[in-house]
Amino acid sequence: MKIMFRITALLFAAAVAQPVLAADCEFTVGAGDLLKFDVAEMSASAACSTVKVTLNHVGNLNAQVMGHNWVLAKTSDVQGVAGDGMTAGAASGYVKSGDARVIAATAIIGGGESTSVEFSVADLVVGGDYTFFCTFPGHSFVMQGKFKLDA
Ligand SMILES: [Cu+2]
Repeated sequence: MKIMFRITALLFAAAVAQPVLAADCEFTVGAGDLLKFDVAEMSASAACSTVKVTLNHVGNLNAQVMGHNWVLAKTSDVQGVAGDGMTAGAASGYVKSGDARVIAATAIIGGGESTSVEFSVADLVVGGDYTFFCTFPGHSFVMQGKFKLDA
């Protein structure tokens, strides 16, 4: 009887866990006219076939003045990616084309706009040190957060 109860409890836990796992594959991040994402940390599940991140610019300033994007890289690559992005310029969305250090990157958007990116986490390491950031000139130093991949 006790065993039966345990099995039922496990099945129930599995059923409840399902939607939580699905939610770990999709994220929404907001940023306004300040150099700040409204999310400090994201934890995605390694079980996700792809992860989708939607960036909403909830501010009023346009992309030339206060553009934002969402870029993911290893924490050790943040400075290099942001520096090369700045050199690449606005026409490239402040991301160097073909930059192998970039795991994922959205377009640069301005106030009231929205964009998203979908990427595979197959090559990411569970527990690895990843950072998401904005490569608009001058933003990456403060506009960033941690990205974690959970088993
Ligand atoms: Cu920005």
